[in-house]
Amino acid sequence: MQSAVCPGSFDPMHNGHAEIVARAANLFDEVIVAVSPNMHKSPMFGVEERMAMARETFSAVRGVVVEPLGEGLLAEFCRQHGANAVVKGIRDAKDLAYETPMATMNRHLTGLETIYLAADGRYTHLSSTLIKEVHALGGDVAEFVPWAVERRLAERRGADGG
Ligand code: COD
Repeated sequence: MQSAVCPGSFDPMHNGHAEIVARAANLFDEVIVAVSPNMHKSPMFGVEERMAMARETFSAVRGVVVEPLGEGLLAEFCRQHGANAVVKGIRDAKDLAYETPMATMNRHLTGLETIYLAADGRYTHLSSTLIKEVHALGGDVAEFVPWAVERRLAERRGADGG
């Protein structure tokens, strides 16, 4: 069985992430969406809630499972889960410059390969940071995020009295 890992903070997941996972699921028997605890950022959603949103989003997509990435090496996570490759979405030259040293390091660590999928033009402007900013300033992000995320963002707005 050919398995791949799609890692990310997914805080929150948006349609750009979801499209890459769906395309990876067309290429591999199994895709593990690995949700990072996000050690260097202060997340809006806890890791369990981000995993719940991902599970809802991919409940109907064959072969997709959702796991916590934990705080160790991505290469070690892939080895433990028998994954042959990491799949990353690339929006622009900045993403490529950011991802390539990590891809090379992972290959040197355990032989893990990284496959880049070109982000779809409909989603190249999307980032979790921008989604959170638009939402925080009162904008509607419904067209950019899966339903499971839209619902939780609306609940947060309700709880904040906005
Ligand atoms: N369209 C398509 N793809 C997108 C888009 C978009 N609009 N936005 C983001 N993506 C893809 C990118 O491939 C990105 O890597 C992935 O989705 C996840 O995005 P984020 O923003 O949720 O994730 P990040 O940037 O916070 O990354 C977290 C990771 C855990 C993936 C990263 O830090 C990582 O790979 N860490 C490895 C830790 C490690 O082992 N380090 C040592 C050796 S390298």
